[in-house]
Amino acid sequence: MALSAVAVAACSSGSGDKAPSGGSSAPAAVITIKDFGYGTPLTVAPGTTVTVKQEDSVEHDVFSNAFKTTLLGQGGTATFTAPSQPGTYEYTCSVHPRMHGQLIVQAGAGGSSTSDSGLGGY
Ligand SMILES: [Cu+2]
Repeated sequence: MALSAVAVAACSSGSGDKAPSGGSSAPAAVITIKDFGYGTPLTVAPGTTVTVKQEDSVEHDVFSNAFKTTLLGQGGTATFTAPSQPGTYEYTCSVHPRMHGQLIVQAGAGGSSTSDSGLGGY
């Protein structure tokens, strides 16, 4: 009787500290466009769905050879799929070519799509 109660208590506390942030909800990959800028470079795993939030008062988009979104007004959102090839991807706004952002695609980044590829070969 007493032994089984101790085992249950130990088990529940052990699993509690193993996954502090929850394994199923990976951090969201979000680019926020504001004040004619894309913010700091975003690092994601290959094939990640990236959400773009447009909070500027004029229209912007995300445009590169590898991915792009539609033109977004204030409050608009869009998603695109990150390239499968690791690397650093520069993107711009098709309306404002002076805007520049960077998307860094890195195997294992984000932690949400590593389950099928095992531990990295690098
Ligand atoms: Cu723009």
